Amino acid sequence: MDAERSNTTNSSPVLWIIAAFALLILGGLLIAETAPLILPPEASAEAQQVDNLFKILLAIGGAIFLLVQGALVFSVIRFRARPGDKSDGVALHGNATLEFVWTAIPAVIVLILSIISFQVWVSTTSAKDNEMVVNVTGARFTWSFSYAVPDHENLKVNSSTLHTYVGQSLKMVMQSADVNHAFYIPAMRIKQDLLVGRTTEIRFTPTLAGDYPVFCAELCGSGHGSMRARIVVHPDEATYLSWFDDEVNVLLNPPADPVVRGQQILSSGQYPCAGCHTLTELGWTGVTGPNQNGLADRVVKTRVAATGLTPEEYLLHSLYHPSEYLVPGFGNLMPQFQANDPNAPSYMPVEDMEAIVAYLCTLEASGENVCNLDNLQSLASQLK
Ligand code: HEC
Ligand SMILES: [Cu+2]
Repeated sequence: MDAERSNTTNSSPVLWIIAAFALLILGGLLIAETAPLILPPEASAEAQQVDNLFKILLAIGGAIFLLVQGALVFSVIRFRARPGDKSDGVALHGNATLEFVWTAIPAVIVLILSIISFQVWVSTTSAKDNEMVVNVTGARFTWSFSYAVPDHENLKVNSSTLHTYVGQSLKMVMQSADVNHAFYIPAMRIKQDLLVGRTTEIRFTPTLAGDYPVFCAELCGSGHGSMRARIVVHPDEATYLSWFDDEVNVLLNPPADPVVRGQQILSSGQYPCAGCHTLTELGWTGVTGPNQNGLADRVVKTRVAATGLTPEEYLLHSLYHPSEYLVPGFGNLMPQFQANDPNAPSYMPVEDMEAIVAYLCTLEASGENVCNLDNLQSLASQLK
């Protein structure tokens, strides 16, 4: 400060350098504070940590950006060739001090950043108290979330929307049914790959009630862009439980009519059909597989003749052995659902298959059932 004060009357380079550095630091901070305004809301505890780290990176990067660009602009003006000056520029060779300084400073910055990053990583990925475990299945081209039901070991609440509430820490246990995907919630600042044949995890604690988009961040095929879901963060446990208990109720009191049950299973989003098929009645809009509107009609009119199977056999095969007969014009992309392996990501118990087929059999103009449900039942019981 003394040097500064004593030099205020003439333009000492020290004063200029101090002023320039103050401007750089201010500029870096300004960039760090304004750029995150375009980010999605910070809806989790992790989001705050990640954004703080991001702001540090932005402040350093912003100051360096201003330094480099500022030096460039300054040099262009200050050292420009004056009119009539046709001489060469001064020949400059290396400056060991300068090179040492511009190697040492970034090295220190990188070291500090790696320490802070490691701390953020450890804190966001470590186990939290009272975690709620949600199983996630990624399949071309939908997400499915599955919750254990307390006191009912064999029941699972399945949903195509992720539900939770403010302050509840979550542990997502993720599996892919087909190819690699990536689970990405921008508002929570979390992203984690789903790898074929492996289970991966990610944790977060929502802090802001709301409804945010979930994306797939790994190109996984033609419907990748529509591989989206939503996360609903309820404001408190009671609102969350009112959703959860309704779902459990439906599971505990399944409708007797298999057609109704099948429709319920399909609209729960437990299976990834919506990502590949269009079915107006259930709001499906996928285009990777054949349109399912009027499916039952088509099965009776053309598939039965093409395969020699009864309608219920054909539909059963299209779930458990989809590659046996490919609908003309479509590739072998449908997942092969597994009847007997509860650990397979594409597990579809025989009871579910029976209900789904019973429902698919009604997809024709009058809503009549084109299948023989007794025959379907006996086919199903042979598989159990
Ligand atoms: C990854 C994309 C994909 C998913 C997920 C998927 N399918 Fe398919 N599906 C296809 C494709 C492609 C075909 C056409 C090729 C074939 O016949 O296997 C098809 C064919 C079918 C057929 C035969 C249609 C016809 O016109 O004969 C039925 C029925 C069917 N799917 C039902 C389902 C159901 C029910 C689900 C969910 C439980 C489902 N699919 C999930 C891609 C998919
Ligand atoms: Cu995907």
